[in-house]
Amino acid sequence: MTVTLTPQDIALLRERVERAQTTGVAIPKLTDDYPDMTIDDGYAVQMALRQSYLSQGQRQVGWKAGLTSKAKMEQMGVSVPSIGFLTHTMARPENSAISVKGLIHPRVECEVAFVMARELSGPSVGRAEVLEATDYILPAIEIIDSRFSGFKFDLESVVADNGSSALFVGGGRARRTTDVDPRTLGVVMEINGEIVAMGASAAVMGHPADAVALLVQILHGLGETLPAGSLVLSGGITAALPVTPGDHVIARFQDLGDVSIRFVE
Ligand code: OOG
Ligand code: MG
Repeated sequence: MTVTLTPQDIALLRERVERAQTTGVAIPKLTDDYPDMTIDDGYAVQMALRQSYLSQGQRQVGWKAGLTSKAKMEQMGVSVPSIGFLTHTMARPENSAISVKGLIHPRVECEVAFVMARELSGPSVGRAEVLEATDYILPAIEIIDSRFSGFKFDLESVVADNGSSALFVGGGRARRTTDVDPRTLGVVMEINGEIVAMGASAAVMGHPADAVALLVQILHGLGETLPAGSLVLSGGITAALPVTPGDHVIARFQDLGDVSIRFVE
């Protein structure tokens, strides 16, 4: 860990990000004011943010990996994956109407979600251990929303902003990884009946379980583990697409079924 920020600066940046997240008012990326901040500084801010939300009564339900596919890395101009935490207030039911109130510029991504049967920890967890520890996988839509103006950021800033986490929706059909191969699942995303993106799960680091393994390794560096029962989003397969009220989004996954949501004012 190379934390260079003072505890005071971490507290100040946590407060700045938390206000942007809760008011839905965009802020400049943090590196504009702190050009020397490191990725570990970003995680220090993210961990302070997590602590703040947990102390306010939010329950953590899992973690997400992000920037794990080429499409996402190219779209955001960042070439290193990152992680963020997920709490119960971010979960929305499938087939529900999702209000964009409080969101700045929401975008949708289709992802394979993992639910863990066993805890994973350590610096060298790999694909086989992830698959072995997985209870089941299910299809998900993540609604991301960068708190930075113009959805423009660098890795340091986006890590502090909890990986742009906003909302997520799991659904479809849960399947065991012994029954379907999580590596070769096709997905088609439709907005208002039009196909807007398509891909296959292998786009996520060659195998989405590898993104979960990387997440466990990053957690290890932060002194954390991935608890049993966690929901893990393994990262957008295709580029993220902007949504506005009135939009109807369906992610159609091979073998895992569909996840459908609607956006309203
Ligand atoms: C960062 C979050 C990336 C994913 O699935 O790649 C992410 C961003 O693009 O704003 O959630
Ligand atoms: Mg995502």
